[in-house]
Formats: sequence, C-alpha cells, structure tokens
Amino acid sequence: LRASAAREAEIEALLMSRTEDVKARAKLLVVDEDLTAASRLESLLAKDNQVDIITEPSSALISVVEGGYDCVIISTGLSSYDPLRLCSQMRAIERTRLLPIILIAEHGETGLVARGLDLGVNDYLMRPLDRNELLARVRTQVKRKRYNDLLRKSLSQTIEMAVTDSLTGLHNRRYLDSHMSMLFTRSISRERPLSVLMTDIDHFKRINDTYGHDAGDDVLRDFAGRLHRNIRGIDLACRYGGEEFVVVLPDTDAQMAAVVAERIRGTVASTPFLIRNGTTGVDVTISIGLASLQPRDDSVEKLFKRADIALYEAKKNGRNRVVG
Ligand code: GH3
Ligand code: MG
Ligand code: MG
Ligand code: MG
Repeated sequence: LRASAAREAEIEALLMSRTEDVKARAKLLVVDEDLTAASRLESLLAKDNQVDIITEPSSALISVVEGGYDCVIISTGLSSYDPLRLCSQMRAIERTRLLPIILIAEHGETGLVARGLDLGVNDYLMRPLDRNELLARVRTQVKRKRYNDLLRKSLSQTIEMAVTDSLTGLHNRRYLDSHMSMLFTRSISRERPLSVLMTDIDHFKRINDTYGHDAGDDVLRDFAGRLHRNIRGIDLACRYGGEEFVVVLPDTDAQMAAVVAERIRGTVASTPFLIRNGTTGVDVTISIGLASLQPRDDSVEKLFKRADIALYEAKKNGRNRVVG
C-alpha cells in the first residue's frame, strides 16, 4: 500500500512537471468526405490545434495509425463509407485502441450516435455546431489522452525498474521467478529442450577485500556485459543475487548449452577485468553449473536444484570450470 501511494505521488509529480507536454498544441484529424464541411470544421478548430483533413475515408485508417494524432473527429454523412466502420477498425488496432474519437452527426441522427458510442466513440456533437462547445469537447478528449499516455509510460517505467537489476542492467531474480515457469511449461508442452546455467564468480570476496567494494561492482557490471554479449536474444540472463547469475537457454540441449557455458567461462578467464577507471586489471574466473530439462522434471525447482549441485561440484573440483 505504501509503495502504491509513493508511486501515485511520483506520477503526480511527473504530471506536474510535464504540464507543458499536456498543454501543447493538439494534433487533430478531421475525416469528412465533403471538403467544404471539412474546411469549415478546420477553421473552427485551427486556432488552438494543428488540423489535418482526410476526405478519402478509405485511406483514413492508415493516416490515423501513422499520424500520431491526439484526437480524430469523424463526420457522419460519408456517402460511400460507413463512418462507424472507421471507429470499429480503430478500436481493433492496438495503436489506436485508446485514441479519442469525436463523432459529428447530423441533427437527429440519434440512432447512429448510439451505435457509435457502443463501438467506443468517446464523445459526439450534432449539427449545427457551436464553436465553443466543439473546442471544449476536443480539449477534454486531448487532455484525457495525454494524461493517460503519461500514466501508461510512467507505469511501464515502474514495472521495468521492478524487474531490472540496477547495478548491471540485467533482469533480476523477480523477473526470472515470474518468467521461468512459463519457459518451463512451454518447453515441456512443445517437447523442446531447455537448459539453465548457474554461474558464480570465483573468490569474489577476495576482489572486494583486495580492491574495494566499488571495484567489485565494476567487475559485476563488466561480467554482466560479457554474459549478455555471449548469449542470444531469446536467452534470459539474470542477476540471481550477489555475484551469482542465472542464464536460461530455451531450445538448447545440454550439449549446446555446454558450448555456450564454455564460451562464457573462456571470455571471463582470458581477458582481465578493468577496475579503478581502467588503470588496473584483475584476473577473474567463474564456475558454472549446467542443468537441462529432463522428461521426468515436474518442477522448475528440480531443474535449478541440479544446476546448483553442478555448480557446487565445479567449485569443489577447483573452480574456473563448467560442470553438468
Ligand atoms: P566462491 O568462489 O566460493 O564463490 O567464493 P566467493 O568469495 O565468491 O563467495 P562468497 O559467497 O563467500 O562471497 C561473495 C561475496 O560477494 C560476498 C559479498 O560481500 C559480495 N557481494 C555480494 N553482492 C555484491 C555487490 O553488489 N557488490 C560487491 N562489490 N560485492 C558484492
Ligand atoms: Mg559463494
Ligand atoms: Mg562466488
Ligand atoms: Mg556466491
């Protein structure tokens, strides 16, 4: 609860700091087959807004998707085209699903307006138009959209932060925990291999003790980079805690995983890690425990347990090696 209150305060502060974004001139699209009517709408709106006009309804959807508009104003009375079709198309496409739509209807078109509202039209006006009312309704929709955009952006940043390790930029254990069961289940149901590398830096405490904690942090960051550069985009690298990292390799059997693990081990052992602004090189080694999915595995825990045991073996057998 406290966390969500803090986030609300954070979002509020963000919105306050972004009022300029929220107040900036709006970009509007007017869709009306009748150029005269469209131009009249434009002249009513042009003072506060940038207005584009589309008189070719068949190309309206592309413009709407590509144009980065704040609000779309659709006029009814499009003879060759059902104006509500554009509304339902917009609502079906992810990028325009929440884009405000204002419907301009002819006097008395109450049935059409009702259908439009059902399809997700946000607001409507009936002709004859009152300029102030039109501007006010557009302003309301634009403001709502911009606040929602900011909220969504802020929320996705918050989520991103919650699943990222701040020191290395890799995913954190929380992310691994939430994704691992999905990867596990998917591999089993598709009868595809899946491998896990449990990776631990050797004698890391000595690095801290000899060169200091900041140097230890440099080594962790550098290691995360080497790890990341040696895996594929679909692989998942996480900082599991401290100086322990987990790599999940989908569609990878034990033999292929051993090649990857050996490559990572070699990358670490062969090139010293630079600390103290690049003035000092430290030799670092890692130990890796490897485990692959077996048909009898019925839980993620069993898979991880085997990787853990393999890592323990690697340490016991002299470190700087892959076991599994
Ligand atoms: P082993 O080869 O058996 O793995 O020995 P080790 O010294 O690497 O293992 P141990 O688990 O005893 O020590 C890990 C150390 O990692 C202890 C802890 O202070 C340090 N550590 C954990 N997190 C961080 C961090 O974020 N930054 C730094 N600099 N050190 C960390
Ligand atoms: Mg240890
Ligand atoms: Mg260690
Ligand atoms: Mg450790």
